[in-house]
Amino acid sequence: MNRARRADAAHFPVGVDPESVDLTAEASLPAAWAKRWASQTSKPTLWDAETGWVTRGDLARRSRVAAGRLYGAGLRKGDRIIISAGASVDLVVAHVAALRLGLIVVPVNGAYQRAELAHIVADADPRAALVDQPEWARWLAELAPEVTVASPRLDIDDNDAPSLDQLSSGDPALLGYTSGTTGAPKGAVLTHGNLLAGAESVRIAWRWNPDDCLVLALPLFHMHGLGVGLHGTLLSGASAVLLDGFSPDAVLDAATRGATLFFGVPTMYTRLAQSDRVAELSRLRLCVAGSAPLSADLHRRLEEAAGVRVLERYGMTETLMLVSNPHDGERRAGTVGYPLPGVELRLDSESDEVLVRGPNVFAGYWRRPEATAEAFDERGWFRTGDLGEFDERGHLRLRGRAKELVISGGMNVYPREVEDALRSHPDVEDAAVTGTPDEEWGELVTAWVVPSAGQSPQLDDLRSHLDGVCAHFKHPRLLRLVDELPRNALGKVQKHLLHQSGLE
Ligand code: MLC
Ligand code: AMP
Repeated sequence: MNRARRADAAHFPVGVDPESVDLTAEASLPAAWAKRWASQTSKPTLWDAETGWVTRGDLARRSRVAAGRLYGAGLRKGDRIIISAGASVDLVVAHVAALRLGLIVVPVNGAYQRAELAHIVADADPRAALVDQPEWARWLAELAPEVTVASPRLDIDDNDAPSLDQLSSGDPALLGYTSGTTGAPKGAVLTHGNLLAGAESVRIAWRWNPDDCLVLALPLFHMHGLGVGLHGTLLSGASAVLLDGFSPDAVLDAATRGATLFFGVPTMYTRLAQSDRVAELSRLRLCVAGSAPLSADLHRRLEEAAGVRVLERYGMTETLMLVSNPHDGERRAGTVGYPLPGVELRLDSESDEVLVRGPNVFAGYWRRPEATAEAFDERGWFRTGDLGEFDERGHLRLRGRAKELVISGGMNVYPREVEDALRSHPDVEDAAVTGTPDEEWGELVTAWVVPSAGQSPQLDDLRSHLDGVCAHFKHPRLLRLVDELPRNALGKVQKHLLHQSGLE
């Protein structure tokens, strides 16, 4: 069977599309958005509960003013700017303004603790930070006093617009922090060209059009909410309702008030399926799931309860979206579908690892040439660390991961980070972290601990020990005390044996 796949016009008709986006060397995100904003300036584009609706014209004006403020604060093209805040129009204005100025945006999860923020600050070397938590302003002042810190609400006073540098598609736009397949969190450098290609492929594949309105309940510090939800909305000239946090009622309220799209992680769909209003999901024209596997059972339950066939897709921080079930063809439960327009994909002949190429694939890890070299094979294919197979219809099915990663509620937890923190507890001799399958969260972070002699640490003690070191979503939810960890001859813990040990 052929193990290489390329986007096929039969699945995602590209055709002659009057809305198609400029993907040439001169293209940038702000240039593409500005084209949309040049017409129908009074079209409502973004909504949040505090601001209400803002129009295309508002976004163009407010982001120009905000870019002026950033420029006035001394920021220049290529400078890094940390942005961490709940989803809001102000946050979007700040994000667009930073990109207009040619800054490199570093989105950061607001749940991070001081030590996690410290790593990113040291690595990204930012010149400014826009944060909405007073505690973060304090931490930043201690960690990097030279960094300019402000709230994301930037466009308070009008002032002169700066003369903006011309951006090109190869200019970096974003550092997306991720551990990749190994090691400490590193910044995936995504260029304007990568982000444009990523958003354009889903615009085409999902028939995203200016009449669409997305219910955006995902955080705007990860690729799903930011690179797909927000950038896709702005690129297709559509609109979005921004919710600062997820609740089934808020999503379904928006669906009954005219929204047409919803993108969520599987945990959100589990909670929607439990709502007695689940049938209202059928008001939406398209529901997309990703960031973690959507079980075939949940797919079936949503179809039975709401008549909705959820469209599952697969992506990564380093690559944006790679593979998607078709908009018009069969959406197969348990599969992620076909390569998106522009994406080439093949399976490694020995390991079945998914390898990809395309304009959406990132430019490398920030200031880490060795990690970058390791992430690509000798022919320039990016190694995703995911294992796949094609079914008889050519749909990709993900069978597991070659990388050590637990995905809980769509959030990535790198076992190594939690293991190191657990080992520093005096009652812990050794520790390993795995994911235990769970209906709501996908996987539950599970600590396997060899206690120090005579000790018997409790889950709550270990969790408190991680306070200040790891964000709460990384804390173990289950604890298994064991006499020893199964290691191979090289000393590596054989995690698959832990789950087979019958201790669960
Ligand atoms: C919150 N908590 C979690 C958690 N989220 N625990 C484990 N896993 C998670 N994902 C914890 C909190 O720390 C808190 O614990 C308790 O749960 C309740 O917090 P909450 O804020 O009320 O939770 P909730 O709002 O219900 O959050 C659940 C969620 C959220 C599913 C809405 O996790 C979420 O938005 N997930 C989406 C993440 C995402 O965008 N992923 C995309 C990555 S991009 P305590 O102890 O503090 O009380 C990517 C590429 C691609 O993967 O393909 O898309
Ligand atoms: P991140 O590093 O946060 O971008 O997470 C990317 C990882 O999420 C991928 O490498 C996959 O392991 C996983 N992922 C994303 N979408 C899916 C999906 N639909 N099914 C299974 N895993 C997924």
